[in-house]
Order: sequence, then C-alpha cells, then structure tokens
Amino acid sequence: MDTYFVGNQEYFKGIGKIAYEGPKSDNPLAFKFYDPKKIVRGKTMEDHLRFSVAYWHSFCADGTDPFGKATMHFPWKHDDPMQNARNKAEAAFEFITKLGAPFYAFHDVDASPDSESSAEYEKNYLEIAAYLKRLQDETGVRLLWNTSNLFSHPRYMNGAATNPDFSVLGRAALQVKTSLDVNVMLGGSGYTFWGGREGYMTLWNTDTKREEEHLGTFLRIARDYGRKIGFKGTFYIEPKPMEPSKHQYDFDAATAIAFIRKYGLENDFKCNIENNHATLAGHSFAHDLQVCVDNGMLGSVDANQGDAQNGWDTDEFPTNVYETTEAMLIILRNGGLHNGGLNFDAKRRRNSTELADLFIAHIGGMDAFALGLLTADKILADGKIDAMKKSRYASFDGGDGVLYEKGLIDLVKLADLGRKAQPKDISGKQELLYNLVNQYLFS
Ligand code: XUL
Ligand code: CO
Repeated sequence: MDTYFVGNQEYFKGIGKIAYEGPKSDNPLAFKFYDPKKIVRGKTMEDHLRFSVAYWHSFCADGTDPFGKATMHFPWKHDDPMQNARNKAEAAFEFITKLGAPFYAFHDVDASPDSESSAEYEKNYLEIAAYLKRLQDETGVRLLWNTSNLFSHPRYMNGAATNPDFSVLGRAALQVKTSLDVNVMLGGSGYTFWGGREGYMTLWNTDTKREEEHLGTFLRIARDYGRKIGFKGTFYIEPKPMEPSKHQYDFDAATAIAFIRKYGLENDFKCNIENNHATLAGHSFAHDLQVCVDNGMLGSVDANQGDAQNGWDTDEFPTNVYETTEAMLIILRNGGLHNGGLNFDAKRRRNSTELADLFIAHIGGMDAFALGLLTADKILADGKIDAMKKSRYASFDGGDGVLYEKGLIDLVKLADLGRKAQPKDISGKQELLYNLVNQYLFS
C-alpha cells in the first residue's frame, strides 16, 4: 500500500486512500454506497454531500467523559503546545485526504493553543492558521466553517455575548475577530455561532430581555466586521435548546430564525442544523431542516444522531438511513446545500479506541448519507409521494381555495362558504406513505 502523509510522518499507518468498493464489499475500510464521482440528478455525490470533518471530535476529544479519563491514544500528541498543534494539523489533513472529504471545520482552540494572554492567543492562532493554509493548498482540502470556543474557559461560565459582566464580552469579541481574520485567510465558506452558554440557569438571577439584546448586538457587530474584511460566506446560528445551559436562547430553528429577523440579520445569517440538537428540542432532524427550508434559512448541517433512550447530546455518527433519507429529500427540494455542507459533528464511542475506528465511523456516516441521497433521488424521480402530498391540497388549487391563498377572501365571505361546505373525512394515508418509504429504501 502507498504511504501518504503531509508534514514529517504518517500517523494513520497501514490505512490508504478509502475507495468505493460497493455494497457487497466486506472491507471495513471501504465505501459501500458513497461513490464520490457518481452522478445523481446531474451532480456528483461529492458535490451533493459536501462532507466535512470536525477537528474537535476527531483530533481533540480523547474519550474523556465526566466519569473517566482518556481512552484514546493520539500519536501526534506533543508536550510543546505549538508543536502539538502543528502535528495535529498534519494528522488531520492526512486523515481528511485519505478519507476523501472535501472540507473540515474547527474551533479556534481546537486548532491552536489557548492562552490567558490575549497577545499570545492571537499570535498562536495566526501562526497556526498560516500552517493550515499551507496544508490546505497542498491537499486541496477546504474550510467549511470555523468558530470560536466561547464556552469552555471559566470566564464564560455565565455566557459570552450574554454574560452579565461586560468585561467578558471583550475577550469573546477578540476570539471572534481573530477567527474571522483566520477565516478570510483560509477562504472559509461559513462562520458558526453555537451559543453554548448563551442562555440561563435560573430566571431568578437573569434579565433575559437584556441578554438577548446583547447577543443581537454582538452578532451585528461581528457581521459588520466580517463583511468589512471581505468575508463573503454565510454566518450560521446553530440552534440547541440546552446543555450546557438549562435553557439556550437559540432553542431550535424556529426560535433562531425569529431572532435573526428581529435583529435584522436575515441577509447574512442562516441556520446550521444538528440532528441531535433538534431531537434534544423535542423535534426530529427533518422538522428543523424543513422549518429552515420553508423560511429560506437552511445554511449548513451538523451531521450526527442521538440515542432515543438517552435524553442528551450523544453526538453519534449517523447510521440511521431513514433519517438521512428524509434529510436528503428536504435538502434536494431546497436545491442542495449551496455553500453549506454535512459536517460530522460526531464522535466515535469512548470504547472505540483504535485509530481505524475513526475511519470506520466516518465511512459509516458518509455511506448513510449516500444511501439517503440515492433513496431521496428514487422518491423524487418516482414522484408518487410528492403527488400524494400535493393532492391533499387540491381544494386550494381550484375554486375559492385559490382566491383564499391570494388573500382575496375576508372572514365574512369565508364564513358564508362555511355555511354551505360539507367537509369529507379525507384519509392522510400515513401508513401507506411509511410503507412506500420502506419500498424505496429496501427494493
Ligand atoms: C455542541 C456543538 C458544537 C458546535 C460548534 O453541541 O454542536 O460543537 O457545532 O461550536
Ligand atoms: Co454542532
């Protein structure tokens, strides 16, 4: 097998470029359904799916959880923080290139060492960003989005932009400003705000109105700075209802969209929808995607899945093809992901300790979305489901229903029509639709 690495050494030894071998392959390190150059609906799978690897889960999180220590050994680890960051970058670009994902995403402190000194923080970050740029140019891997970690450091325990202490906002701004500078250097497609602790723990000590307004102002000045320095991509808000806060201001897609509009950010901001965040909010992945599409607000996707028996954000790699099919159907009806992508904000389980497991986890996620794409394509090409949905609304496609949709019927006229109307019990055909989906999936 050919060796492949960037920098000085190969970290994922014995693993070459991941190839498509088809559904009959028994090679765990091969794609069964993701065939990047295969054309589906006039576009390659690669261009439809726009996969991205998340730096934080794949190259930083080492299996530590609230109950136990690290379980994963990273051969790129180094005691010197800057050398550690360079090694990690080389490991990341080797991995992403071998996997064949076109994009990656990171938080500032995933890629570059944090520091109590703001001058050192900025210096480190700009130096590592220059190295990332070199690796991007060498490999062709591109930046889907970056973001700033405004939730791990103790100073952010009461929030960042929504912190009741004004002095915290400045340090948060420094991180966002530097991340935007780095984004422009690296040609990023997007910039994400996930409001980890932008919320509250108890209303007894929180002025929610004031905090929400502070968040609106913070995002507006970040937008203004980004546009000033030439950031042409999309800003994303990533909704999540809770965890680590009891209640997060960007609860779900509908809440985030209302917020974006209230603060006049709709020309620059869209949503980054994460499956496990939607389920934590009591919705389905499909629900939050659909809410975004209905409002022209689908920006990007954090591709993962939760566990129905656990309430929390388990961030598992997506394998549920029923969910990926529904997601891809909604995305295709949206005309695709545009400059967003499917970013694997997902982690292998704590006891999946081999480096090969990192490949296997991503391969499974990519195959699950490829299957979802292929099935969604079958559903659209056949047209039966769309026709059934459309026919439910037939009464709005003719007669007074058309006038109503045009806003030409007032309440008195509508009540008049009501005097004569004789509604029938029309079946919603839900079971038939579920049966059809299984046929598309498995035949
Ligand atoms: C946390 C989460 C974050 C964001 C980026 O639940 O999803 O990793 O995606 O800050
Ligand atoms: Co996420």
